[in-house]
Amino acid sequence: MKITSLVVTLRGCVSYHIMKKRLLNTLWQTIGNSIMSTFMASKFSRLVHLEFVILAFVFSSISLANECPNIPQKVVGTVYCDNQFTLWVNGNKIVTDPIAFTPHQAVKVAFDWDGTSSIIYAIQCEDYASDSGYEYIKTSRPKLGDGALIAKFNDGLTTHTSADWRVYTVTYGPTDASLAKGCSGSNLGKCEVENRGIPKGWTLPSFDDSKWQHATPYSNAEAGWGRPPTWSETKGCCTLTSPNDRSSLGCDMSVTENECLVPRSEFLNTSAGFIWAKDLDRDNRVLFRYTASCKSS
Ligand SMILES: [Ca+2]
Repeated sequence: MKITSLVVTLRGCVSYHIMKKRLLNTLWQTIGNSIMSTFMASKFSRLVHLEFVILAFVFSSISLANECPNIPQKVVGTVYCDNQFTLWVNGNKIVTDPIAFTPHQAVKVAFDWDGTSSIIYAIQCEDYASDSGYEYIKTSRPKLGDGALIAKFNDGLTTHTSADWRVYTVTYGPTDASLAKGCSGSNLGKCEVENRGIPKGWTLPSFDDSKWQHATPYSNAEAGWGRPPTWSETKGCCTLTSPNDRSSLGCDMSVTENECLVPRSEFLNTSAGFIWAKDLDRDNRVLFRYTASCKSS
């Protein structure tokens, strides 16, 4: 009982500490914003002393937002990649999306963070593509699938997908050259996909991504939410389909409920937005990196 009480007390202290920091953040920002608003709205702004301006600037700038909690914690996030992703955090592989094609499902992810170090997110995301770059190649109408990534993490550092993420394209196709030679949905034999290779050590914190391009943001309508999954205790995640001919492949009992989430529902009212490389259709296997840092106190 004594050990249990101690654990409960410790948890209470940690919760109080985090709550206090959040309240302080809000208080500082509110004071700063109020002073700035008063100043901007004042009819006598020209008469306001310079010190007042400086004070307002200082208050609105002093923010404890993104201050390191300095407490080890579990970070939970949600990732949806059309069609499949693998997530690494600080070089450690966290999870691979268990469904390679459809349904288009979001996956709940979790990892441990020391509460102090920068968090380097690395996500490989790939849109399904055959050797020609096309899907549904066993039908009379093969098509180029479009990729997309959207993700959010409750690390306290407001981490979500945006144009701040860096992107690198590994496979791209069909190439311009093969299109010029006649590659099309009805002439797949002429199609070629370029493989630029995976940069060595790209998931590691030490990797320099400064030369990578910024990700391109896309609207929900441009990226699309795809074919949503359904999940049940008895059947698992449904309904899988074939990337070759659209036929139903049934359900996957090995996929858990947290790996079979409806993306549109998971990302309602969040700041996260869809990102990809410049070409939604022809950039197929794409690498993303983002560094979330906090201020040490
Ligand atoms: Ca998937």
